[in-house]
Amino acid sequence: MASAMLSITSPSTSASLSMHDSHKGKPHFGGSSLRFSKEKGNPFSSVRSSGRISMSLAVNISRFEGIPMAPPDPILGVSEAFRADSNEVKLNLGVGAYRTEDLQPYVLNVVKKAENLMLERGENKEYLPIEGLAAFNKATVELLLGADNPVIKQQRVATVQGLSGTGSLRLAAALIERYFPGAKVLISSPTWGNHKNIFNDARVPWSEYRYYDPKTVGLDFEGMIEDIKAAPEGSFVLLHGCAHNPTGIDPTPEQWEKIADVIQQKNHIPFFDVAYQGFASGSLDEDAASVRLFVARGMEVLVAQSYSKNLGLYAERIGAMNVVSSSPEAAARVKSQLKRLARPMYSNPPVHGARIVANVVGDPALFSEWKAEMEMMAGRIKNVRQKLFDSISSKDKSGKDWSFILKQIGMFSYTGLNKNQSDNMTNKWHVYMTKDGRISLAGLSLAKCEYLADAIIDSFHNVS
Ligand code: PGU
Repeated sequence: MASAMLSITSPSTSASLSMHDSHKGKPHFGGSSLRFSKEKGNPFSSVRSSGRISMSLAVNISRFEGIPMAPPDPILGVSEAFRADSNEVKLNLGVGAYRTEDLQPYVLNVVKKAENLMLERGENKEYLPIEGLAAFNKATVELLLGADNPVIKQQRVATVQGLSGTGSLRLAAALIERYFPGAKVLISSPTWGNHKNIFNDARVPWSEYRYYDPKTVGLDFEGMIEDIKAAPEGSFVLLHGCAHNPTGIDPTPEQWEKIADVIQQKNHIPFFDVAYQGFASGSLDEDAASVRLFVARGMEVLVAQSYSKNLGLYAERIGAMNVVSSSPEAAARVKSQLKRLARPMYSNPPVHGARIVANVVGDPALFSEWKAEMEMMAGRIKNVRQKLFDSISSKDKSGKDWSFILKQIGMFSYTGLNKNQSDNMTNKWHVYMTKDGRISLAGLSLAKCEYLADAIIDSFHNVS
C-alpha cells in the first residue's frame, strides 16, 4: 500500500501527518494529486516552499510502484495452480515432465550411478571454462550428429554448454541480435510458449509460419512451405528437431527434405530446437535424423539441445548450443563470440549435470542402460496414449474421430480443446493443462485414463 509522510514546518507550527491511498479523506495538495519530483536525488521526497511555510514531503511509497504484476507463466504457472488445489482427484498434465505410473517424479538409474561415480572420484567444484565442460561438449555434439559425422572431425562445430534448452536458445538469440541485426526468426504456429519470450527479450524480430492445420489435426505442409518461401532471404527458421511441442506432429522424412530444399533456396539458416532426442521414438538416432539431414547437405545449422527430458535432468539446467559452420575458422570465431556473450550473462555454466551427461554418454555400459531407460519412458507414454484413445473412443458415442491422438508423438497430445473447454477441464475436473488444449501424457497413468477420457468428452461436447 502506498503511504506518504507529510511534515509541515513554519515558525509557529510543526505538524506531521501520514496519508494512505485507501483513506477517504485524503489530503490534497494545491488541486493536483501527489506527483513525484523529477529532481536529482531521491525522487520520492520533495521540498516545497510556499511563503513562510516550507513543506517537506517524505514519501515512503515503494520504488517499485510502477512495476505491474506479471501474469502467471502459461506452462509453469499451471504447476503452481495444481499445487494449490487440495482435491485428491487432481491431475497435472501441464508441464512436460515425466512421471512414473504412480505419478511420481523419476530419477533415472543411470543418473544415480553417474552421481555415485562422481562422489567416488571426489570431483571438485572449481569454475568451469566459459564454454563448459570439455567432456560434456564432446559427448553432446557426438550424440546429436553421430560420433563419426565429418563436421565434427573437420572441427566445424562450435559447441558451448548452455543452461539447458532455454538458456542455449537464449544464447543463440543473443548471437543473432548482435551479428544479424534485423534478421527475422520464423517460428511455427503454434510453438512452445517460451520461444516468443526468448526472442522478444533478446530483441530479435520474429514472425510465424503455418504449421498446424486444425481441420486435419495434422501438419499444414503447404502453408509451412509457402511461409518459409515468402520470408526475407537469410531468415532463421526455428524447427523442432522431433516431437513438435505442443502439437506432437512432425514432418515425414520426405517433408523434411522439401523443407531443407526451400531453406537452402532462400539462403535461410535452419535453427533446430532439440529438446526431446530419444524421447519421441525411443531412439536417439531416429530423433536426430532431421538435424543430421540438414547437416549432411553441407548447410550451416544452429542446434539447441536439452537434457531435461531424455535424462530427466530438469533442474540441473544442462544443455548445449551447437553452431555447425562451413569452416573450422568460422566455427572458432562463432564459439569465441558465444563465450563472449555468455560471460556477462552467467559467466560459466553449472558443472553437475554436465558431469552426469559426460559420464553416461562416455561409459558404454551406462550408455546402453540409458537407452533402455529412455525406451522405457517413451514406451510408458505410448501406452497411456493408446489407453487414452481406447477409453475416449469407447466412451464417446458421438462418432467423433479421436484417432489424431495416436498420430501425435512425444510427451504431448494436442487435444483441440479451446480455452473455455480447457478451463472446464481444470475447474470442474481438476485436470491441470495449458490453455491451448495441450496435455502432457507424461503426467498421466494408465489408471487415470478413464477419468481423463470422461473429462475430455464432457468438456468437448458440453462447453463451447
Ligand atoms: N524447447 C522445447 C520445444 C521445449 O518443449 C522445452 C521445455 C524447452 C525447449 C526447454 O526446456 P529446458 O528445461 O530449458 O531444457 N518445455 C516443457 C517444460 C516446461 C517449460 O515450459 O519450460 C514444456 O512443458 O513445454
